[in-house]
Amino acid sequence: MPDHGIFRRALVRPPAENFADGLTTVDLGVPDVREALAQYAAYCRALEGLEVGLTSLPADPRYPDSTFVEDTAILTPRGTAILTRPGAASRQGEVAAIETALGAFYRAFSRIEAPGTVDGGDICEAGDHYFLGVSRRTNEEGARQLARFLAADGYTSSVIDIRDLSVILHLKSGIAWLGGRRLAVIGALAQHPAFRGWELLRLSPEEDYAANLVLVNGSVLVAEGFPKVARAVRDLGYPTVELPMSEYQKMDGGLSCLSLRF
Ligand code: CIR
Repeated sequence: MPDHGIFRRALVRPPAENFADGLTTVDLGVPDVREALAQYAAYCRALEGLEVGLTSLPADPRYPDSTFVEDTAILTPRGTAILTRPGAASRQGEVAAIETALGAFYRAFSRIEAPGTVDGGDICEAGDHYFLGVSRRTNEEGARQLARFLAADGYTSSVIDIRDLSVILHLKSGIAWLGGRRLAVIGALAQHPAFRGWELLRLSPEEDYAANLVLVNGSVLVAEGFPKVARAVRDLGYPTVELPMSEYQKMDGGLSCLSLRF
């Protein structure tokens, strides 16, 4: 078993009936909640199949985006838990229930405070280093606060400003860590100086959505329907688990957003 991307537990939360009322920047149609629930069930089965124990919160229609639990906390492999302050005002209330649920596993939390904002989808763990996306959701102050918490825990970090990149909402819609010094990255980010010295798996533009890969206990979750990415990941020696994500893609969500892994 490799010593990275190891998770024993994950927090998940199904989409509520009004999932389609959530935020989105893409024009792919209205998601079908039944289909989204079926895709959520497949996602949960996949994590359990990779020996991740799940804690499932009840759906919360007060927050139509609350199935995207990843955005509400940063959980490091060294046991630090940082509650975020999501960049979209409509999502800030999601954090309270996550704090309660994580309270069963963590004794103390650090917090991103106003005026800082951070969405977990902008934060990419890569071993001892973190890439922090500054985006339409995560601001510079939020990234600064987070960098300080991470440094106190012995992690280095670098900031990647994606505010001018209209193709992705969050940094992790464009990069994924695959263990060691290896990253998957969309073409639009491949030249970024922060990635110098990293081994890059560069995606073709028609498969950009599949950049949101998740390394879990030696296997890699890949969105279904992106055969080049799935093949490239397998060619690097990782078993893949392909999962249907169409309904989440309509709401700007990817595989990593649907769980908080620790
Ligand atoms: C939002 O706009 O906040 C949600 N509709 C999608 C969040 C996706 N989260 C993520 O990439 N980590």
